[in-house]
Amino acid sequence: MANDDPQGVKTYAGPAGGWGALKAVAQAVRSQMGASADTRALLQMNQPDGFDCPGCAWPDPKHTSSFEFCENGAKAVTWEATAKRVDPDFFARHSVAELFDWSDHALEDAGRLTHPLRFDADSGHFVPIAWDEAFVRIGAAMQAFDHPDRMEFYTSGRASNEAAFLYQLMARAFGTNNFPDCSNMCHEATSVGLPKSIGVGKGTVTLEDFDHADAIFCIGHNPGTNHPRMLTTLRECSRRGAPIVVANPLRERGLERFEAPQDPLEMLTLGATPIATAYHQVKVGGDTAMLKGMMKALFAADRADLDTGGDGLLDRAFIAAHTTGIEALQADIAATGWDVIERRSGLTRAEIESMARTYWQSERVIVCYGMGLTQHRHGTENVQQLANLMLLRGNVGKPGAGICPLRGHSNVQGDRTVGITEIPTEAFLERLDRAFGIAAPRKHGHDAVAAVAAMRDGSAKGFIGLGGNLAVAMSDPQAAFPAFRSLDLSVQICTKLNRTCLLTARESIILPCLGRTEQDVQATGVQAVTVEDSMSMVHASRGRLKPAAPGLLSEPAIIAGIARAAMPHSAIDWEGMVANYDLIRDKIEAVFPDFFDFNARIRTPGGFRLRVGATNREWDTPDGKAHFIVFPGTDEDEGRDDTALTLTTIRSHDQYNTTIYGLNDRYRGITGRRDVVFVHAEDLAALGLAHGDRIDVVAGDRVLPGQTAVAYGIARGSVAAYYPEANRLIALDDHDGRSGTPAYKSVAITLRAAA
Ligand SMILES: Nc1nc2c(c(=O)[nH]1)N[C@H]1C(S)=C(S)[C@@H](COP(=O)(O)OP(=O)(O)OC[C@H]3O[C@@H](n4cnc5c(=O)[nH]c(N)nc54)[C@H](O)[C@@H]3O)O[C@H]1N2
Ligand SMILES: Nc1nc2c(c(=O)[nH]1)N[C@H]1C(S)=C(S)[C@@H](COP(=O)(O)OP(=O)(O)OC[C@H]3O[C@@H](n4cnc5c(=O)[nH]c(N)nc54)[C@H](O)[C@@H]3O)O[C@H]1N2
Ligand SMILES: [Mo]
Repeated sequence: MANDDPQGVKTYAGPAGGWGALKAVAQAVRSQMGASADTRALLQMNQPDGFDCPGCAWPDPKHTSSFEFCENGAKAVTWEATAKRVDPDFFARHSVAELFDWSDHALEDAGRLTHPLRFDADSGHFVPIAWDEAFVRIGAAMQAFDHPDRMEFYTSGRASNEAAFLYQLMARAFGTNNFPDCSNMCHEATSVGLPKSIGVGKGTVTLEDFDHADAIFCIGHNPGTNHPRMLTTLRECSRRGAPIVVANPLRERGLERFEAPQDPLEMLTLGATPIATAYHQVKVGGDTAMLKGMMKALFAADRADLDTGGDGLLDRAFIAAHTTGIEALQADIAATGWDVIERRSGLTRAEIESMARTYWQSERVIVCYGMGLTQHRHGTENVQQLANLMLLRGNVGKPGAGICPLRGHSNVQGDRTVGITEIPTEAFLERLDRAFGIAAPRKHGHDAVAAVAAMRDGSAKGFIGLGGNLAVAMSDPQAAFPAFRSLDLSVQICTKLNRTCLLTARESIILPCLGRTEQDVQATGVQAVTVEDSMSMVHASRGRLKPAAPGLLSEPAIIAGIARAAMPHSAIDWEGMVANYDLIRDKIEAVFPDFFDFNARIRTPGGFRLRVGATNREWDTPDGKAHFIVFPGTDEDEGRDDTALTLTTIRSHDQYNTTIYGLNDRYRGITGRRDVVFVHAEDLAALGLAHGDRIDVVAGDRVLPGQTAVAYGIARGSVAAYYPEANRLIALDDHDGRSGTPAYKSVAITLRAAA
């Protein structure tokens, strides 16, 4: 294929990490921070007294003695610590209409926001505005609504626990539970699915468990790009000889081979460590079939073992003491035939049996998973089938075993823990009411899809975004963009300009805030914030860099400013809490008992772990048991044509969600472009298409035109394209019925030669 490769496309033969990663960081530093870069920030990342890397939610090793190198963490930091600025001059030069034509990359690459801004409809430009005036305008617009539910309070998962807690307090004191949240587009299937299975919607493992696991399964996540520090952990497991079994439609380099940039020997000898011991290219959307196949194989082998006088392969003592529902599960699995399992998963029975064998031959198993499992029409059921598999051999709540969802944003899990949820429990609201003397609303609110739908339908009229870029992150920009433009009030609290800021409403305000890396000084002195990682570890984060501009406020200060203006008679001590974040933490502790001794415990390096009942086999379900859960069927929708193509949308190596750092996707061999679609060569041939052809991706009446077809190591029947460009192929209403997660990875499509 080498000779007819289209421009910017060639096979990548190296390992993940290695010299390429070091080179990429040097480039990022040069382009964002200039030649005289202050790179000290990179060294303070994830150190006990430094800041939490805004890159991902993978935990820090306990005893960080040396700098843990991470290419994409470094990119996230340099992107925030950039020397570039978008100041009032910039907005005088460029109208909103002009900026809207810029790419997502160009918008953020313009630099850090420096001043609060208001959209001036007469001139079509954003103009600077004083902080106080901004708050007054926002407060007035909020007060003008006939009901608090007209407002939508969005949170992206970078917000600290302190900011998120104040934010939910403000919204509830104002009178709504409308909390669309990035988690609704991400691990909501975990938050909804796992509590029914094991009583908690979080991962059950700690980092130490990886030292004791006998096998690791990696399903639907791409650590080389999205959780690069995890590769160090997987490398250790691989070197110990623990099998690492991968299920992913795409061949992902980081799951195949890794060269650790902190290992001089590996770097100098170019001796990469193999990661996956078995790589199974499951079809997009084929995971439930695969997981059911593994259970079917396990039940059969268990039966055979019993018949030959063995003790069986199920953990019968665990199942009897801790679970209910095994009979119904067994019946469902028995009713699911191998033919449908093979067809839906795209894997052979022999392959699935070998996965199952590795599973039962290992005493302690960890399963890691990401968006490949959750962003489906049946993401919740996917997660629950995975939990079933784990419960069958007691792989939850014992050392070296457990369920490990890879969270997305660095504090997305913490934000949910401290109250960002549209479906609050009565117990939580009672404690919140008591702690602040308010009467929080009881009516459940909107998640992300419901919020955008309410804006589209005109029932929601005001939006505040605490970080993020919702209009671009959400499916269906054809619906989301006009929805944002129809609002009466749109406020973005952010570090950089993005497209959601440019979808101007009647009153549009941009409030620039401090980033993680920057020093946060309030009336009582320098403040620290806290975050919770994927493994429920809570620890402090302190920025050290000089703020990007003198006038920036912290997120808590901005929230307090809005709260004061919208609720002038509020009895809550907003100023006091902002002056000293310890007081916010005291209130978090008052509302959430698991945060006992909060201020003391975050002062120990490394912080503390929040209670996760399932880790200790305490099941916080109504009957105190873990549950096997039946999902009849094998797939997205039973009527589906198994010969049709399904599109999944993925991240490149050079992006952070809607933040596009650059146009390369090194490990997939793509340079300088994003308009590519990955397809199996035989699927292309069957359509009369070839590698390098210009094609349109078609989903009903939605079209992503003018892409270049790339013949790729991807499962037959599966197609991949980049997010967010492909979001226009996905209808807003196309989501998981239980969790509301958009079906970003289950899009029925066809391909045709471009017009
Ligand atoms: N550098 C960087 N780091 C990030 C992010 C980023 O954008 N850039 N984003 C952060 C966020 S918010 C999140 S949620 C995480 C996301 O981290 P991931 O979960 O790794 O995210 P994705 O790129 O969406 O891809 C998931 C993987 O699933 C595979 N996949 C796609 N469809 C299927 C399927 O049907 N079944 C299976 N088994 N696999 C499938 C894809 O091939 C891909 O390898 O990363 C976080 N960290
Ligand atoms: N098709 C498709 N769509 C997807 C996905 C997918 O896999 N496929 N993934 C989904 C997932 S998992 C997620 S999490 C969402 C992501 O959705 P979001 O969280 O809404 O999006 P981000 O791109 O992470 O947000 C970037 C913006 O955050 C702001 N920002 C950065 N740092 C800070 C900070 O410290 N404070 C504040 N206040 N603002 C800051 C910057 O202005 C930047 O423009 O997208 C979802 N959309
Ligand atoms: Mo995410």
